[in-house]
Amino acid sequence: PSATGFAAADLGATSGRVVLGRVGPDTLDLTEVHRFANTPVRLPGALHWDVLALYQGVLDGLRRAARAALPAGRGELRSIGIDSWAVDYGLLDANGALLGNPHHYRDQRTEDAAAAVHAVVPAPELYRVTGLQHLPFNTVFQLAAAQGTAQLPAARTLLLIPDLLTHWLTGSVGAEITNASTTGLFDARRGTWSTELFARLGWDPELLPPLRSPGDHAGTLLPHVATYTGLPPSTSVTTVASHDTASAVAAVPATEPGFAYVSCGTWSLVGLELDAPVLSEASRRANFTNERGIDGTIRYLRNIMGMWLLEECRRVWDSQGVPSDLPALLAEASRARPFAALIDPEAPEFLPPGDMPRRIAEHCARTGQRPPGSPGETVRCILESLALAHRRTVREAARLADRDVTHIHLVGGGSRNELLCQFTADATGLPVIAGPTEATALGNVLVQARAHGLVGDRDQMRHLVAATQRVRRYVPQGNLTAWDAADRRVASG
Ligand code: LFR
Repeated sequence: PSATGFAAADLGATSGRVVLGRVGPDTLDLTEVHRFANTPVRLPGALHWDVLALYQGVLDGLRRAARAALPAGRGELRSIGIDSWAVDYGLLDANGALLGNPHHYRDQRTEDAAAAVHAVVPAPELYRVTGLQHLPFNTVFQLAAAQGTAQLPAARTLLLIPDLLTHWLTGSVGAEITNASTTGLFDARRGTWSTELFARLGWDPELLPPLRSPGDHAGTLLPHVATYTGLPPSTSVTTVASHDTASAVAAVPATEPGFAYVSCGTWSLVGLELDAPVLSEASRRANFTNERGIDGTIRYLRNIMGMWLLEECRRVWDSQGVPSDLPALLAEASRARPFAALIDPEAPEFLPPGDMPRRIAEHCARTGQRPPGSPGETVRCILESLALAHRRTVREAARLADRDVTHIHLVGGGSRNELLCQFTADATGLPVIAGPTEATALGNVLVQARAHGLVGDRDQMRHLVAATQRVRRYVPQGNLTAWDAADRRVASG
């Protein structure tokens, strides 16, 4: 039996891609048809996403997907789905025009915004309703920072990034629920917008579009989109788990219970899949989030800074003429002395773009450690510190949710990093199943395929991933007590 085609547009913090997924009873394969850079732009006021360039990248990708999927006009491309990072949004005015370029979540304009929000809704109450981890860039804080701008009062509709692109493709307006759950404006228990909270903060709940769920039909292509891409106007855009992390978790190739996951790309998202939110005060203090997954599941996790630390170092080294070739750096790192210097990858000073090697050195100096002396030593420091953060977070999640964790699925681009995978197995004492790297695009494609009747439930989706995608198993080696000691060092700062 032949496979059916689905196009997944997946926007990441540094690049976007459009992949063509083919799905059949025993088939699941992806072909990347287009990849484009995502280059944030700093204007005098703030750091922005170049959202029109991203949209154009998606259009060009869809055009290529059409050519790849429609040989001899056989109409094999069933649908399109869009996902991206969370939290960020565009505002539309009464005529549907975009009011300014969306801000980048790494922009620092939200610095004082949390205090303003907490003055109206105290942090413990905010958590009891939204169950969201505190990150300075949560949508609620971005809106507070936008208070006093000309755009906010002119705004009639708030659209998260994937919903904005879906709107431009189809004309439809909606808010996809996995991404809506990252805003700080969503009721974790009820699974609806918290319009009460929104109104208390002084904003008009009419700004919030109706919610839609992964699998819902979002619309069909606007005529000019069909003309440009060469796709039939009847091609449907399917709502996927539009938060990239939710798509990645949907494609974790777990075939047994007891798993924790690490979705490792720019961020490491570390946690568990639960049936119900954990909204306890202990959970808030540990800063765990209860974001929505597919099928009403809860993604109980915490954000760890992730490969951002490494990628931002490489960007800076590159600009300084320091060799930044990844395989060479990793080889050096593997030969460097273990546990020479460790950082806390959750420290807020690592969030904004800038001179990462210097920030790491300063963090080490401040905590009484000798800073890494070479790029290889810096990379060793990053990877060991990330592995320790993975360990801490898996253990805390298990404790707070009262679950046993027997193995870890590490998916996303970071699963290619053998040193990080091995360190994570060593530090946790648990087997790590690494891969697939393209979990997000796979989750995007699978939710579309399921909506079109090609796969069954969540379990069957995961079995299909496990049966078709390459994974690698890392068993813990070496000395757990050395990792215990290293962990105590970080904890005592
Ligand atoms: C990962 C991610 C995280 C979110 C961060 C910012 O790509 O979506 O889940 O916290 O980006 O939106």
